[in-house]
Amino acid sequence: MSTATQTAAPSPVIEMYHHAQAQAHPTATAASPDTTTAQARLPNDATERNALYSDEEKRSLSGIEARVRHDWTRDEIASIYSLPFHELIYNASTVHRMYWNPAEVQQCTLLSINTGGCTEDCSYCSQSTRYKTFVKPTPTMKVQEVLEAAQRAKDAGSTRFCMGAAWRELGNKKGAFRHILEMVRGVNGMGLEVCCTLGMLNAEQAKQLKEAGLTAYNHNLDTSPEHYPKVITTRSYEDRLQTIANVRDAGISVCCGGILGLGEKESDRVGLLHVLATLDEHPESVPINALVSVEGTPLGDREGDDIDSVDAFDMARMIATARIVMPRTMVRLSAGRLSFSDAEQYMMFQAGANSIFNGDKLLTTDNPEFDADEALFQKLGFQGKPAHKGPLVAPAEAGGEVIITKIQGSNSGQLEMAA
Ligand code: SAM
Ligand code: DTB
Ligand code: SF4
Repeated sequence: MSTATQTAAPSPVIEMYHHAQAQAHPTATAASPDTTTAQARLPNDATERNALYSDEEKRSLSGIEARVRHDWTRDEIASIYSLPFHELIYNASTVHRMYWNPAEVQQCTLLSINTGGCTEDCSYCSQSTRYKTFVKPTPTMKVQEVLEAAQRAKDAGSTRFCMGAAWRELGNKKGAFRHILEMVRGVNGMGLEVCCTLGMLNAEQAKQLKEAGLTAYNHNLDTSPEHYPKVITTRSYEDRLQTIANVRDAGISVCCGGILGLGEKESDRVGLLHVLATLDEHPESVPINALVSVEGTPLGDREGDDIDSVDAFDMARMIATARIVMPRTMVRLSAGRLSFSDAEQYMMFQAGANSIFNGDKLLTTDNPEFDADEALFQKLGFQGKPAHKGPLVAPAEAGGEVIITKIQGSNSGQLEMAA
């Protein structure tokens, strides 16, 4: 590939870039998410996004290259994961700036609409009936209650609302599903991204959720295929991948990630990222959770055994590697933030995380108080990400210079773009 810079023939992508150039640097204060909606952005929908960028080969900034690849080998990912820490974070942070505005961190809100009583044996989970934990099974929430919670989340600055149910699968729960479809329509109508996590889904259920306006479906693989059976025995990795395929085929965004702290080895963390980064389309969203240790669960009752609590540097390593191998993906710093200081979380944002869950409750466990996160955002100069906005068409780094290389034979050659 030549490194010579040449002027591009006009194309829709380039027009969008020029638009972004004028708008890509909103003041990094605690601005409301709406102040940034004018930025030119790729749609947060993999199919549309990939179609728009089918001729993009790679981006480079400050001598670091990034591209959306699906042919990563496990060894390649392992060598990124094990780079010297300072090098890894610098690389990831540079890749982050080629695709995302580093001042934007999406605030998302979780709501458990059906809590406890789950038949699965996930050895980390407070909601499994197999373990005696603090969770009391609670009836499914009413549509109106859920919509009120979504409105409160929106008023507090969230742009994504995720409803969780402690189910193995949606299965034959017809009445509950009708209500969930109503919830999805209602939350979508508020202009929020709407996500559900309800266990396994079949193709028809995914299609109905899409028609109701579902943006994304969360279904985690949690760890590598090898380590998975040591954590969960009541369903297989293959079952999880099938639901993810059903979600993708229905045109819903995929949210799929994992948990650190399950007694896994570094090779299992790499293994999970390898599965995700070699899917035909990368998940639009990859949550990285640190285990929230719950008393009564096998992974909560581990005093004296050899499982340590999750190290902030390991979280940053995992996030940075995800950022590099899936550059157009939202990487979400999810459960476990209460065990990390502000400075440790900052390191994770530098590594490429661009989303958090806000509010003092995740599904059943505690999360930082809203005010603490607001202070953190102020301190770091972060603002919320608007709903339905994907990666930047233009680079976001002030004063940076990103080179976008097009596939040979496409109409635009190589473009040098000053931010
Ligand atoms: N029952 C559905 C399922 O398992 O897909 C949806 C809800 S489930 C609680 C959503 C995800 O939360 C799990 O896949 C797991 O990755 C994460 N999770 C659950 N308990 C956790 C814990 N104690 N610490 C960290 N992450 C946890
Ligand atoms: C995800 O990966 N993390 C969120 C969301 N997806 C659904 C859930 C975290 C749950 C933490 C444990 C709890 O609160 O019960
Ligand atoms: Fe059930 Fe989901 Fe918890 Fe597993 S993670 S026990 S499927 S609620």
